[in-house]
Amino acid sequence: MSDPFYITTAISYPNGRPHIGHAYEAIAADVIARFQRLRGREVRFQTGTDEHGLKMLRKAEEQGRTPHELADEMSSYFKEMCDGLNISYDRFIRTVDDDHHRASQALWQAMEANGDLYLDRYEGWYSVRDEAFYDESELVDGEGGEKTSPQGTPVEWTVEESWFFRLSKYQDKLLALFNQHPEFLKPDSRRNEMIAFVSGGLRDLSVSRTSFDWGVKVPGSANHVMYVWVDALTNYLTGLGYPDKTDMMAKFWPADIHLIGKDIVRFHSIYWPAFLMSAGLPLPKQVFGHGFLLNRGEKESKSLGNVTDPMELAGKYGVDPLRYFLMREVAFGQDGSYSPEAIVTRANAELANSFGNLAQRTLSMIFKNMDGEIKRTSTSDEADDVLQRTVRGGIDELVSSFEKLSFSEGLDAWIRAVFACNQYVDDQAPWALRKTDPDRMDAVLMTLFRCVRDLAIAVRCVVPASADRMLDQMGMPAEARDFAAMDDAEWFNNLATSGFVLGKPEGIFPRLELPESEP
Ligand code: ME8
Repeated sequence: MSDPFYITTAISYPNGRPHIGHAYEAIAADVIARFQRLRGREVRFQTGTDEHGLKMLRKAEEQGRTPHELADEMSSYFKEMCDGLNISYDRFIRTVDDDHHRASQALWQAMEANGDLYLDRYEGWYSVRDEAFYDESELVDGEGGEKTSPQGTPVEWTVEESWFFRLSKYQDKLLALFNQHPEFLKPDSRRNEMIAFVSGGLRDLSVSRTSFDWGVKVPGSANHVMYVWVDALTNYLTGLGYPDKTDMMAKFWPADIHLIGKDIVRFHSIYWPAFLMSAGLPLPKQVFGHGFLLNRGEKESKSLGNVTDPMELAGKYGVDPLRYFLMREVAFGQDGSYSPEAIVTRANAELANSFGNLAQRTLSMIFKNMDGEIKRTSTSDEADDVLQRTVRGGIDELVSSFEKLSFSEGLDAWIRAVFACNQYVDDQAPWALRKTDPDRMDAVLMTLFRCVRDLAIAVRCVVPASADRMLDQMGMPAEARDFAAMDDAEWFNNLATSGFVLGKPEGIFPRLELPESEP
């Protein structure tokens, strides 16, 4: 296999349990990873947890335990969430991993060798919640009249000896990057914000702390630990074996996409490329800042009591319906809202009543009326060709939309192809042909069989377990489930002559109901 593709998610702070935003990002990244595999690319996919920094330390102190203990427990819930949501990661990285400390120190030394680090004193504002330094000019007035970060998080005055990174040196290079490579930061609205920020002038960045020791040790400065974002960003290299010149580094660096949320675009599109330029490493091809997911239009928070456990949602409504909903409902890049009603409505309308029903009708008729036999039929009817062209057209649109990460648009094209198939079933009424024209009935059902297979392959990256159960029933070999297999003109004849007989089909997408307790 060739044409490597490397995708990463942000690594989450395991200072609490995963929330729906974490699930959303993991699912979107997984859809991209699976989509690229369906396209025949060799994919590496990394996710994990970001375990250093003051935020973790303070949370652990609150609970009377060590940050390592807190990280061990909480990180396991993030991994469980990924496994439960069928996230096909290749590495789940933890920043306490030994190889990560080594990679972070190597990156540090490369920046130091380039003359970009110097020792000084930091005096300024710090937000522990954001793990970010802010200029006085960026602060806003909070509800109680106190100064807060632009995100509304508390800030504290911090004075300590610190290593600094010469970020100011990279201002022009970063502007050139944004201007010459508009694809580097998407969506465009985020790029405009960053151009404005950089144009306003960049100050050198404090990159180490001396007031606590929960972090990666600064090489040669025993009382300093790295600023958590320096080590966190390095995780993308650690997973490829950096600093060693590994095959993985050669194959997968630079990354194709760092998928992150809109609140951490600054770290990924300003700090990270500057660190990489300093260390002489190529820059990622794209940083994509997705929107936030809101609970019935509101931000989830402990005080509002509306924090949702994503695994509870997956347990109630099913992993694949949840994955489908999130990719279908929200225009990727923008904020979106979810509620149990919206999940149930969307999954029932499109998965149960449309695609599930199409597959169930098609396969049951083949099972009952053709004894499950897959037959080579000759078709002379224009309607069959029209349908197959419509389905291929819909799938092509899904592919071009997914390449741009326009998932909702791609699934819209896909569901329109499903609707066209259901319309064809109604128009052709194969059940009525059984007595009058059985050859025609066979041709209609075989046309549908082909379309259902193609639609199932196309949506496999979104609803992998369900699509695979459907393709299992249809006798599709595991290796014949990607876009290349879809283009293989011989697949149908091979299946028809393989002796495969369709068994009694089982419904794939049950109709969902809202639990009694939901409003
Ligand atoms: O930021 N909707 O970790 P994190 C969608 N450790 N996405 C959301 C969201 C929401 N409601 N809330 C958060 C961190 N996210 C750092 C990252 S990467 C080197 C270090 C997204 O646990 C958020 O934007 O606060 C981020 O991409 C990811 O979840 C992890 O957030």
